[in-house]
This record gives sequence, structure tokens and C-alpha cells, in this order.
Amino acid sequence: MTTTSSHRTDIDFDSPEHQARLAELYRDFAAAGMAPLWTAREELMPLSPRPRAVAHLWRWSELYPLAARSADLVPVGRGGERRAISLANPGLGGSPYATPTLWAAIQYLAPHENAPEHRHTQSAFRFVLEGEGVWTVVDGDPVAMRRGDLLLTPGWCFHGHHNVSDQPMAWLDGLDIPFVSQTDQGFFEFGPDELTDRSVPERSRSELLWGGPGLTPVSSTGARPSSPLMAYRWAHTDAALAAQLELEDGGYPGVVSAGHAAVRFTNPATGGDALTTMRTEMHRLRAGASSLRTRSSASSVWQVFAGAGTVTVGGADHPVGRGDVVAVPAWTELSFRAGDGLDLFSFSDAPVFEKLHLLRTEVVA
Ligand code: 1HN
Repeated sequence: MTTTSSHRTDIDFDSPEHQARLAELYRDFAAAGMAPLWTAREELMPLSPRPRAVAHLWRWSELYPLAARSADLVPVGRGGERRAISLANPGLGGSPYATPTLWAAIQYLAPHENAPEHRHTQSAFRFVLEGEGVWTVVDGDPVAMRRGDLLLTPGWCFHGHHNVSDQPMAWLDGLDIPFVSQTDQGFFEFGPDELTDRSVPERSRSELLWGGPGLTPVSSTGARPSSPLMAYRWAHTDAALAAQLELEDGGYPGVVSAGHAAVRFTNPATGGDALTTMRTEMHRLRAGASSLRTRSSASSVWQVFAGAGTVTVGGADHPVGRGDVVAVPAWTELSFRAGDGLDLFSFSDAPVFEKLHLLRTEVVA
């Protein structure tokens, strides 16, 4: 793009001599480590977001067997730390990121394997599509992982996993790795090679303290920015979604459509998001129901937990079923339609932009 000044009628901007001097100026800018705005204004300040990430779908039927193959070939242990295989958005030039801010991976732990303890400033969660038998030990508190559960690892909490069963287990990992990496906020520390606590309690210490809705332990020493509750159990999530669907008007009309129930996983001490950098939610669409068509300046990742249906993202329809994962770039139109019913887990970077007063979300007519 070029600009012309209304004041400089004395300059012939199209003359060969002018063009040569301009080319020389741009070369000298580059050599001096300078860059003009006027040639890049549209790229630097588009009228609305122009994500490099693309809408993309990964099939569980492809993810799972590939993760299982890696278990036969790659040990899990100190150094590599985790057998986690990330979902790379094809629009991001080979970076192992689902969106510019979000990492999504399938992690696989074979029978009786351990993933050693460490901690990092990146926040993490696990969402369990299927299986059980793994305990994740978060700051010394062993937390059982089972189908439908959301397990948290807030930033800088030590954590390791161990599979005590005779079956392999795989789950979805979500982390804010790209955001933390691109803003140079990453710190990492190794813990002991062996897990500090190999016990396998039915309920973690965090659940024994924070087990009742609306009930705060009197011994609580004040709210922390991320949730003190490390496990959100499927029985509770399922019951909350089922109860919401009993309300014919959806509860708060205009935010969700009829037949669409949605809950957010929150910090019980503050009501804010469970993690500081990622929003986590569970959605349920009744058989045949459609969600509203929305777009958000937050980017997000969705996994089908149960049922089947159609996702419409960026104007294209895709049939989806259990375990399939969809990446949704910023400002990309999104809606879901259920077949016989559809349960969806989602996570996004919304809390970051909400705190910075940058978040925009709208229902598209
Ligand atoms: C990590 O600690 C986990 O704890 C998963 O399960 C994925 C990716 C990069 C760095 C650390 C986990 C990770 C990770």
C-alpha cells in the first residue's frame, strides 16, 4: 500500500528517480533495524482478526492408534517427561500448536508406567475420554483419572502420573504452552524421579476439602487465582447438564439456544475460571438441537465426549463423533448440531483476553 501526501504537490511520486530513492530508503531502513508502518498497516492492524491458524479436525480413530504405536517404540521417563503427541494446526507453519495460544495433545500411558514429577509455569488440564487406572499426583495429592473427569494442574504445581492398572490409558492434555512460550514466560523444574505418593485414594485431598457445591472449607486460607479443586467429576458435570436441560428456556435465554446446556469449570473460591489462562467448559445438545452460531476473539479447541453430530466451522460442515477434536481459530463462526445427542468438552484462551479487556464474543445472526 502507498500513501501520497496532499501537501507535497512538488513531488512526482511516480518518477523513476523517486522510485529509486524510495527503494534505497527501504534498504537503509532494513539495515538500521527499522520498518515503516505504511507498507504494513493492514497486516499490523486488520479491521478484524485474520488468524493464521485454520479450522481443523483430528479424528480420534487416527489419534489413538498412532499414540498407541508410540508406546511400543518410545519409553516414558526423565528428559522427555511425557508421551504426549500434540495436535499441530496446519496453518501455523509446523509449530506444534492447535491455535496460537493453545496446546492440545493426546497423552498415552501404558500399563504400570510412570511419568516423573516436574513443574512448570504453564497451566495444564487433562480431560478423560475413556478408561481409568491412572492417578495424577498434584503437589503430593493423588487424583484419580476416570472417564469424563477434568483434572487440573495449575501452573507451578508439581505433578506426575502413574498407571496402576493392566490397561493403557490415553487422554486429552490442554496447556497454555504457546502463549507462555511466545511471551517468554516459561520456567521448568524437575522433581524427584519417583512419585512422592503412590497411593490410590478414591478421592483426592482437594476433593475432600472442596466436595460440596457452594460449600467452602472454613479452614481455607483465602482464594488463589487458580482452583483449589483438582478434579471435576463426570457424575457432577453430567447431573448439572441434565438438570439445565429440564429448563425449557435454557435458563438464560439469548446466551444458549433451546436444547443446549452448558457449564463452565470454575474456581469454587472465586467463581472465576478454574485455570488462569484457559477456560474449560462442557456442553450438551439434546437430540436434534443446534447451538447458536457464534464467533469469539478467543481461539478454542473442542472434543466430542459422547454422541455424534455436525460441527459447522468457518462455513464448512463436518460430521463428528466420539473423541474427534476441532480447532477453532479466533473470529471464526462456529455452531454444532446434534444427531442423537452431543456432549462436547471445550477449552479456550478467553480468560487471558478477558483480563486484558480484549475479548469480543458475538452471536452471528
Ligand atoms: C506436561 O507436563 C504434561 O504433565 C503434558 O502430563 C504435556 C507438554 C509439554 C511440557 C510439559 C503432563 C506437556 C507437559
